[in-house]
Amino acid sequence: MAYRWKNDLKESQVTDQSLWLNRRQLIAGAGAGLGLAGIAQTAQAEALEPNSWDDVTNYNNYYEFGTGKEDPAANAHTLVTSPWTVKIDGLVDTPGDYALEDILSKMTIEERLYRFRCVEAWSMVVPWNGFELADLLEMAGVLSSAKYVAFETANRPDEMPGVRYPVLDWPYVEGLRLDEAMHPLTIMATGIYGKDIPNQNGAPMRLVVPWKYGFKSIKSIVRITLTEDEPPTSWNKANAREYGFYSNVNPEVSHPRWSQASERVIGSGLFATRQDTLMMNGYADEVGGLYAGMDLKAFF
Ligand SMILES: Nc1nc2c(c(=O)[nH]1)N[C@H]1C(S)=C(S)[C@@H](COP(=O)(O)O)O[C@H]1N2
Ligand SMILES: [Mo]
Repeated sequence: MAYRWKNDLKESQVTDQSLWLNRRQLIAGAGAGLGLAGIAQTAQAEALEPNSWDDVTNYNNYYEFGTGKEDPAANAHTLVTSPWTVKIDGLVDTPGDYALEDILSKMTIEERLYRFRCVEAWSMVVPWNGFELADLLEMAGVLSSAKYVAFETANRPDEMPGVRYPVLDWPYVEGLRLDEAMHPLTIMATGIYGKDIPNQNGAPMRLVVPWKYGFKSIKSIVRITLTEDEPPTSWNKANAREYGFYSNVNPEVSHPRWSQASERVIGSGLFATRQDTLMMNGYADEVGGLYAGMDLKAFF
């Protein structure tokens, strides 16, 4: 499969604590001599310190297993994730039910260290294992009339206690514009920290779109549909004033009930660190061009 993008931010680079501390001192010493690029790099390095396994797997959003942050870790073990098939349909050459193991045998799995930012103003950094969504879409053959990609989560009342309650209109659905879906930063994650992805994080396959708020990263995907029209999304259906289709991380566009200008770093303890939210979650150089000429306050 095509290899479009290489993560130059290796985990080995950021986990080296002494190097990091040293770099900090170097920067403090260099002071005003540092250019903007140097400062941006510092922000990236600071942002990309991986969270602990416990943070990433015990502080989750997955309403099919309850609305509390600790509910998914407690309840998601009931989800049967093997065997798993994904229906790919709509505007594709070869619609059908694809077995996950067949998909995986054709994909290049790699690790990506991505910052993950949720709309509730918290963030963490996760080493995801997965493949580029573009490779999967190309496998099914995208027709030229397709403009959007719709995603759907499993809806299994016997395995998902949360879907017995009408907190959201089940199944959970999400969508991307086709160019966003084809962008090399967009991955289907099947693992974290080199292990299979735990159920509470969206096993066996979930989306990760690192420049968007967490809710775009739909979990336990059973259907992918290529469409001509913008597909509905769960949070927009639930509250259109608060959640738009694009949901790009943007410190200048506040959620109606809270600012998005800063974020709490999960795992930073009692004196929780807050950091400034970066435009497009720090990925603006890579994805800013997708939104050239768009009013991001209107298309939030
Ligand atoms: N199916 C489904 N996917 C979902 C959600 C959900 O409730 N159901 N929550 C979303 C939200 S709001 C966030 S912040 C992320 C959380 O991902 P994590 O638990 O791996 O950190 O999952 C997203 N994907
Ligand atoms: Mo979220």
